[in-house]
Amino acid sequence: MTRKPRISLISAPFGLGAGRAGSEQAPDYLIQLGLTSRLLQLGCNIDEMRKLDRSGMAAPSIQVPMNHAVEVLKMGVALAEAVETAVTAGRFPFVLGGDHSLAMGTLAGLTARHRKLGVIWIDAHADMNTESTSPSGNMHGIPLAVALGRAQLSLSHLLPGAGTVAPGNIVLIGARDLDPPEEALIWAEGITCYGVADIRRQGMASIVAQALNQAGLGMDGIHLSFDIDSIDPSEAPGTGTPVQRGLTADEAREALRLLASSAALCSAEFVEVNPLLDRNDQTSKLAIELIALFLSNLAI
Ligand code: EXY
Ligand code: MN
Ligand code: MN
Ligand code: MN
Repeated sequence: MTRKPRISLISAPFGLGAGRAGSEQAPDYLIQLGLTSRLLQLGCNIDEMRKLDRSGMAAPSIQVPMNHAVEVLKMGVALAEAVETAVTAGRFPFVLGGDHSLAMGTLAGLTARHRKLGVIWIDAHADMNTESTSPSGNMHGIPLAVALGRAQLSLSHLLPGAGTVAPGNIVLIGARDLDPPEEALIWAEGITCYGVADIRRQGMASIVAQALNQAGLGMDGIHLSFDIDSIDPSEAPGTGTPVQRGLTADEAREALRLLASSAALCSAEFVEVNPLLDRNDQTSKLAIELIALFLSNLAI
């Protein structure tokens, strides 16, 4: 019999890692539109609900030459501690962003506890720039390079005891807007990347099965990082860096349902919904549906 994990719902109302304001409003907005009541209705075991606040957090002493770096780092420290606490208590951390720079905090908290962590990254982007290759200076474009240990900033700056993620255990799904240095890093490190064409050719079920095998090989658990811009802007327009020719909402549903059913999954985050850029709440409503589908199908 499968059991339901005890979920720690961690809201991170933070958007300064993105180039446009608005994603910081997503957690409260999704809750106001009915996210938590939907989760309870579906029988999700929400054991803890936290809303993070970076005021009062001390920023690590490292200098990072990126936009709003001090604020991003403070939030990362708060999130890393919250995620580590949730894992220690045996809960499944679900981080509700906010922009994708939050992944650094999530991954710091996770790698402090799971020394061997696989990562499935569903995103239009690779988020694998470094401080020196970033074309925008925006920190939501660097978290995977940080997690790999390829940037000056490292996860251990956010949380002492945090580790790294091995390139062989990172799988990208839906990537279609890569900067040349990101492509070079993906090649050099041999990181698995499934584009939209691969999904159309092989079907999402096969891609997810391969991703779980690859990311989970020899690992203690797998983290899912889901960026709403993985979905085509025709179905998810409310996001700061939309990219054409993305996943369909149905493909995202299938991926999330299958990933949730894998016992290997140990945590997840959902980021980059921007209510200010949305059309008639289309993206927020889709996000609520996807999160509910994912969390209600989780099994341990
Ligand atoms: N590659 C671009 C940059 O580094 O600025 C865009 C990054 C967008 C990141 C979004 C959240 O996935
Ligand atoms: Mn992203
Ligand atoms: Mn993205
Ligand atoms: Mn780009």
